[in-house]
Amino acid sequence: MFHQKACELPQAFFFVITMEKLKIAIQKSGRLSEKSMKLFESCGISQDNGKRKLVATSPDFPVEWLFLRDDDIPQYVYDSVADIGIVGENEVAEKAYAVEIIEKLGFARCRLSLAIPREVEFPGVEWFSGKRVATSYPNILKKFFDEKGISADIHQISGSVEISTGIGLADGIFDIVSSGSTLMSNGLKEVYTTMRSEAVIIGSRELSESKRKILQKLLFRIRAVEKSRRNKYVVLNAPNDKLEEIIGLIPGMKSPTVMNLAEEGWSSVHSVLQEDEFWEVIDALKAKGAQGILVMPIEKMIV
Ligand code: PRT
Ligand code: ZN
Repeated sequence: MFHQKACELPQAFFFVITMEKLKIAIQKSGRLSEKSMKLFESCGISQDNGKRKLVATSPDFPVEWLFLRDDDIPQYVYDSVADIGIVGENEVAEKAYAVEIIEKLGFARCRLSLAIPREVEFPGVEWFSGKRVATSYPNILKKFFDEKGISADIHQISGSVEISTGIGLADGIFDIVSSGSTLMSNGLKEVYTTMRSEAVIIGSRELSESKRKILQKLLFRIRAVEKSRRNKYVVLNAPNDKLEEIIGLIPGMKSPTVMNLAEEGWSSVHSVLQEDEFWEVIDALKAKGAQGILVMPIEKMIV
């Protein structure tokens, strides 16, 4: 039998057994769960066990996921049961634990708004004075009313807030709105938005040095993926007499690549373009005589 003394074992062995994992709290099932896991996949971090359990690990990266209800994530992170978590900003604001918002993720965008029956006239937020308002977000609402000097009766309920006015439980509601169709189909109108929300990474303020290092590596990957999503790779043909002006429209990461085309008087220009200015720039490029414009997705972008 093969025996090896501890002192003879390779250093890598100790590294493997002692390596810390960053514990990440993720919503188990709901609006955040799929996109949260997709984010890790796009960063090349896959999950060990195919079937989702309460806890999972990755063969590629030192992380461990804990699958929880989104309401519990701020507290788990605050208590350091998880090191970081992915949750809506609305939950972070409602629970008000002292956690750090590390990164905004740009998905699950929504707003928290006050709404009242469509037929009721709305002179301004002071309308809510003395009224009954149903919500699953009593703390955010109380803070807002306190700031505005409004004294209202806040009814905390855990679901189906939008039916509260119809069944006579409340005069108005305070709830998450995304497209607005739930309000509309319940005969309500949105009258005041108090906050906008999106999925964020929150972190414990007491991370060890080694966990901070893992987090930095993870954020590096997440930012590269996010950046690539916000940018497109553009290839076009430009008449040489307009080359300077066309390059001015798509300056790229450092400067565009310009190559001669086989046809005299034309060049091929390669560059990177931001998604939010995309159509405006494309119109301007066409107006300057650019032709054969190809726009391609970028998988990762490291600047
Ligand atoms: O079971 P668990 O507690 O984990 O999940 P949950 O049911 O509490 O939360 P879930 O999965 O519904 O939402 C998770 C997070 O997604 C929320 O905390 C928000 O940050 C974000 N989010 C984004 C939304 C919506 N959009 C949304 N539209 N959360 C809820 N809604 C609901 C809203 O409550 C209302 O009933 O959708 C309805 C309004 O949608 P529109 O499109 O009709 O306006
Ligand atoms: Zn929840």
